[in-house]
Amino acid sequence: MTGVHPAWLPAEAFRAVNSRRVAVHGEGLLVDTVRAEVAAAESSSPELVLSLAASPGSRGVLGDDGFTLERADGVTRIVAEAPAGLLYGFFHVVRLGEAAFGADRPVEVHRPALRRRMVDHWDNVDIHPIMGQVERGYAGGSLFWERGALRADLSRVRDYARLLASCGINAVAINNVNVHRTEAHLLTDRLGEVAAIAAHLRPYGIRTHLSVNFASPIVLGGLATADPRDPAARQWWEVTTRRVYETIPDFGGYVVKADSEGQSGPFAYGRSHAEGANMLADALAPHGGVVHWRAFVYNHRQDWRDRSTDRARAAYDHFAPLDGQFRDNAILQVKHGPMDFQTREPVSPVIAAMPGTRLAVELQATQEYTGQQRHVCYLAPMWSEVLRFQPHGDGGPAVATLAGSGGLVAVSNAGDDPFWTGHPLAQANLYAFGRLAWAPDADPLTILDEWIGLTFPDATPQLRQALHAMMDDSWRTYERYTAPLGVGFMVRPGRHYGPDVDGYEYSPWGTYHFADRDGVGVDRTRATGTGYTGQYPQPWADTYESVDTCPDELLLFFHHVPYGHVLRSGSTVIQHIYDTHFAGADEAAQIRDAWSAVGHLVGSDVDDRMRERLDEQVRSAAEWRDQINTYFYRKSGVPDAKGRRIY
Ligand code: GCW
Repeated sequence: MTGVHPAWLPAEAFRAVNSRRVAVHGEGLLVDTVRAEVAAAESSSPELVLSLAASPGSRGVLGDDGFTLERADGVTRIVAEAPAGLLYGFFHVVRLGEAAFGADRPVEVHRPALRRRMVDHWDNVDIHPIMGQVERGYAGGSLFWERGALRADLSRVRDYARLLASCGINAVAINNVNVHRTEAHLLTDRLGEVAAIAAHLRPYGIRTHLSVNFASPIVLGGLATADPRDPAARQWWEVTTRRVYETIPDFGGYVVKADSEGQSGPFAYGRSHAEGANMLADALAPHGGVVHWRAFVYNHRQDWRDRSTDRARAAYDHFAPLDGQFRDNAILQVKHGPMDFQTREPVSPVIAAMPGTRLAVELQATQEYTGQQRHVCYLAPMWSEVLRFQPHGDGGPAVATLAGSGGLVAVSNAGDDPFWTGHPLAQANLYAFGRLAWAPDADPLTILDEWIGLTFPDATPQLRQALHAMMDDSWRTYERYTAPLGVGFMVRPGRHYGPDVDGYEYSPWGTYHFADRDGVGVDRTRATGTGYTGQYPQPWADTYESVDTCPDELLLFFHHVPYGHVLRSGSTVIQHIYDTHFAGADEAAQIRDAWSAVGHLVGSDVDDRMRERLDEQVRSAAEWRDQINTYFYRKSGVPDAKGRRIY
């Protein structure tokens, strides 16, 4: 499509493949996709051979998505047992470029660590009066719908599918988990739109999932109740789901946000979330579908005066007691942290608490709380920390392993923006998500390097270096100039962009920092606080409980401490706040400088967009610095030891 940036698949990324003689062996839709990708006549003496394993005997080693790569006698061979594997093998060759055609190499085996690698869209069909069309979307409108209707031209959906498949993503939930009235109808009378989108995702091995409203039997079916124990409600789901599969035989399943932020759910009938989820799971099971049931359930009408309620506790309190009660095709989808995609949160204790439940971990590629795709913020280092975290301590399973049974999900950051993601560098987050879902142990900076190589195939060492300088540490830079030491929020209510230190302090949302003249932070200890630390297994329950062992970066998440409290780094809390905020805002300016030196090396469309975003980041970072520093100076009366300007 003209005017749309090719993201990490520009024509030049295919140079090495397209200059080779290629042979593709096998049958099936995805094999045909590979054939179309190589766009070369079958050759009798190929240099690249992509084939489905002839003998079914080997099936099972590589699974549906795996492949092998081998180079011998001047031929590079990709072998897969199933068509999807061939597609992933093809894109692996694209990533390797010339390196795939160099010296002979022994067989490499590639298999994804996680079976379902999914992006969730928070797209609405209609324009929502407050949220716009894409809830928390910073990349324009929806790729799927426009002016209340399915887009007439869905070719860009196919391009999107291609981008996603090339980094390993194999599932997309197409609509917002807040299912409003119009969007509820996608399940029934507007199902044709879902089918049309699925038809564009399918050639790239991507299954389509749909967010549904728990009250659908009432809202769409005209029934009196959606009670999971009501036979009519259950039957409505069965019949409706059967129709979905008649229309879309490879439909992936449902995503449900229930009893959360105003969405309906089983609590209305006094039923548990396991009962609610199982009703949908039972309707999906005969067709091989799954329900992703979100664990984001908390009281959003809290009274700030009520110190006994701690939002961080909510998901565990609601779900841990239900472990073992969910059907096999019900996947509990847990946000990676206990609150809400803040710049720094501990790993959710739910992830360690439900060994008898299939879990999926949800990340947020869309940068709701991390700069809204106006700030450079490469999130893979954060995700990597989450995925490697061992909730039971050293030697125990990592989060990536615990999520292995359910999968990894990211809220998409893509929209109809010509750069897909608003900030051109935010494309790297989508790419890195897919790569980490495939290989959670991969080094996030190596992934970034891979993304640079594909996106800027002619990058000079200077450009490559500048991009690393801008992006490698950008998440920590963002952390430095925003809310300190894991305390979170301090953002403008509603929009969640820019600073407003007390914006949420007396609100019903359960997001408080409790700063006063003496100190700041939330006491979540068992000894004197909300007891949240007790939701972790050892050693973390004790590590987080004590100010002496709690990691600095999470100190204010777990503890309320005086401003003079000395961190493990040796600095006091107040001085740390000043130092990091001055440093963070300076780093934002350095990020802009780094780009100024190389911007002319890329097309002017990218350069123009970059400059506009970088100017805003520098402005916003200074605003954060000054509001946070001033706020804490006024509260504490403690001057900056370095005598810098605080207002
Ligand atoms: O934090 C909240 C966001 C909402 C979002 C919700 C969720 C889709 O501000 O916009 O709603 O999280 O994850 O359900």
